[in-house]
Amino acid sequence: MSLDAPKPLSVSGADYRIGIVAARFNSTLVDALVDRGQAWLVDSGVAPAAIEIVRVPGSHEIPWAAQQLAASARFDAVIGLGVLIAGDTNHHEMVGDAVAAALMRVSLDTGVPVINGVIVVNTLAQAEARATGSINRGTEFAAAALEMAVLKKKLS
Ligand code: DLZ
Repeated sequence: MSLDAPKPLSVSGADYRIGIVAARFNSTLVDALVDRGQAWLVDSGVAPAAIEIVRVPGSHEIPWAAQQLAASARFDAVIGLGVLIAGDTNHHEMVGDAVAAALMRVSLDTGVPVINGVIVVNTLAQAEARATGSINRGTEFAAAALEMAVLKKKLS
């Protein structure tokens, strides 16, 4: 089955500021999400200086930092990036569910779009396919952030 990711909108990012919160856990994979997302934003016209990257220990800490960035009124959209990989328990699913709910709450409470870029997978291979391989979620998350930043400006 092939999943149909949205085609990125063709918009100029020149007027937009994007905050990125990235976990340090599974850092090689998260750094790939950051690099791909950042490159796509810059290619789309976002000024490198208009992208701020904040690091947190693990995915569990992403919502707090995302809230700080969103509440600062300095960003048009915020992206949370992390990689949760299954161990011997379902801890990764619990953290993934909690982070997703918290990021949604931050987004609705602050009015700043917050993109859930936390990948929740069962195997390292699945994580690699999405972070460093052909599925390229890093670009998808960045494209979602810019699209929502444009929409926020239009609707508010
Ligand atoms: C503890 C933990 C574990 C076991 N696995 C991951 C993971 O796969 N991905 C991730 O981003 N973070 C993990 N963490 C760390 C937690 O997210 C968090 O940083 C700690 O529980 C401290 O609150």
